[in-house]
Amino acid sequence: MKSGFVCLAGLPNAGKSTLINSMVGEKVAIVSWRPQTTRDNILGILTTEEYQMVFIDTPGIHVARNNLGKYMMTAVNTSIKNADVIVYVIDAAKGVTEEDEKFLSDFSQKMNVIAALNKSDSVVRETIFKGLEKLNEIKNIKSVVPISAKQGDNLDTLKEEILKFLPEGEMLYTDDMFTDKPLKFMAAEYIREKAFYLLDKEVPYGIGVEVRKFERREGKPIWDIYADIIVEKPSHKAIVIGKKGEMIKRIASGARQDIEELLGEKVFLEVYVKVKEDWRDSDYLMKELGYDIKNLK
Ligand SMILES: Nc1nc2c(ncn2[C@@H]2O[C@H](COP(=O)(O)OP(=O)(O)OP(=O)(O)O)[C@@H](O)[C@H]2O)c(=O)[nH]1
Ligand SMILES: [Mg+2]
Repeated sequence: MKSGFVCLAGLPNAGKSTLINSMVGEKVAIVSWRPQTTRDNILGILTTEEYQMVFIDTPGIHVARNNLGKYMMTAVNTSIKNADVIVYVIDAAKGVTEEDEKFLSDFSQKMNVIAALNKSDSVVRETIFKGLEKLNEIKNIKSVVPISAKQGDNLDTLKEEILKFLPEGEMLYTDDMFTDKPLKFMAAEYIREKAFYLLDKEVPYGIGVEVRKFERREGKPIWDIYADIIVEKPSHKAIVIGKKGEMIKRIASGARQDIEELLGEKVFLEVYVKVKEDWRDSDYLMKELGYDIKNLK
């Protein structure tokens, strides 16, 4: 048996969360077309008879501009430190950037780094060849694999490459687990995902979600969930609620469907909006929302 930790790293929007979901076959991480969707390290476990790959999805690598950004970058670094293999994800449509090259040449000297050229479905062949050419010039990268996380293309090849660098060892998690995050955390993330899709400009970035109640009704196949969407400015509250409450209804209704799928049972979801001014710069308020550096692993 082989088992180990596989860190998925890369620039914002490269497709890391899409990749972890495809690898694990479950929606463990939320996805959106906006950069900086992921804020935490998210574990996704793939168990077969021969191996257990424990993937860690990480926030996109960026220069932190507030405390939340610092938390996100600490998450990335923690995950890298504990990894047996790094799969560095690149958006083929954007091409291999200077930042990509810098990360790859730094880390491939000291760690097992595989480069995954993602979104191969969205570009012409020539663009992929150009990307591969550039990546093959970087010394010490273990391998370069073109993939489409969204379509599931070439993921078997990527798994084979990862497997080469996983140590022999027992399973790290039981084989029925696909993540270590509690359902309550997943519910909060699903709500945040809808907010990321539906809200504009800077508003989604200042959103946090706190699930206050998460309970199954006694003897009934129905869950009662009460959550607060936290905004960082009073002016954002009205935007999240929308005209006649239309926006908050759309967010809640989309999230409810996803949570029902996750739980396999009916969900009653009530979502409120609260202001916690500039929470992204307050250690205390960030901890309330679950962003606590001490808990990173
Ligand atoms: N066409 C295409 N789009 C993809 C692929 N993988 C991801 N995407 C899209 O790229 C966008 C970003 O995907 P995410 O998985 O959220 O990217 P991420 O790297 O986790 O982004 P952050 O969490 O912000 O760092 C979404 O709109 C995805 O649907 C792919 O293989 N092909
Ligand atoms: Mg992500």
